[in-house]
Amino acid sequence: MNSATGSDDPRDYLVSQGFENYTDTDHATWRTLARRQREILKGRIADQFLEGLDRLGIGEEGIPDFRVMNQRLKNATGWEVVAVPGLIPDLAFFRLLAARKFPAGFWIRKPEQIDYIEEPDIFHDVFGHVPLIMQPIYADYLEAYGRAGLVAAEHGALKRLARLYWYTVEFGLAQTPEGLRIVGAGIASSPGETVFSLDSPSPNRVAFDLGRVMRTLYRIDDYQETYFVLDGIEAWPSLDLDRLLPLWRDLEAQEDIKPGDLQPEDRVLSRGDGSYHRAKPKS
Ligand code: HBI
Ligand code: FE
Repeated sequence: MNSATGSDDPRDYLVSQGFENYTDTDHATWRTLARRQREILKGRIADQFLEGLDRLGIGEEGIPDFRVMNQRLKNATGWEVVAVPGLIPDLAFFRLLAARKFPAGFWIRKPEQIDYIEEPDIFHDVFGHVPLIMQPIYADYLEAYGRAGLVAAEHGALKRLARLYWYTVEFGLAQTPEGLRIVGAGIASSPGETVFSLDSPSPNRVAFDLGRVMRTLYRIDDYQETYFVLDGIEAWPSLDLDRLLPLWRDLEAQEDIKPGDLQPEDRVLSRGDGSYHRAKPKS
């Protein structure tokens, strides 16, 4: 969607969570998803993520009530979760993040969709995205991302920001003294990709580099072919404009990189054998 089809004013998308409208089936779906994910994430997810789940009371009893969760989140980092019907236009999205408001879908998938949904539902948005926002450094990064997005929109660099979001906020990994850990929400809310991203020999795992990520295409229909790895749990890239503006100009002269390709300058942590993606018939 873009401003031609919808407003860029975030207020046009904010709705009430409608906590009272959730059915027993909805809460049971949350319980199934949350219990399964917490089990699979053990030893694979960043400790700060589990700490965030616990401090926010995002548990396994049922769908969290934003009114309760937001009191804790606001106290910790000044963020709050706001309910929206689904994906919203980029500008509205960036404006919300810049104001420390995280847009989360209020609806939850149906039981028959338990393993995969196309659009992000409340389980992906809240279980996947919100726990790390309790970390001040990540909370600052997400706000800086929103601010950078508003400037990117003025400089024809929206695709650069979408790629950065994809490879850090959604599908980022991080080095820790205990080994690689998941920090991306798209992985943290997916049982299959939780295992695949760390254990499979198929994907590349490459040290994060801001310019490299902003050149790299991504796929939305399957596991990633390359994961980018932060140097540490708190090594979220600084997004100062005096760094981004010249970088965006330099990138104009450089080709996009296909999701599974490696570059000579990559610091490759593990080279994938592509077995998963090669095995799948080219659709
Ligand atoms: N809208 N509600 C919502 N949630 C998102 O994660 C989201 C969005 N709009 C745009 C978007 N993400 C991405 O294209 C960002 O990279 C801009
Ligand atoms: Fe997401």
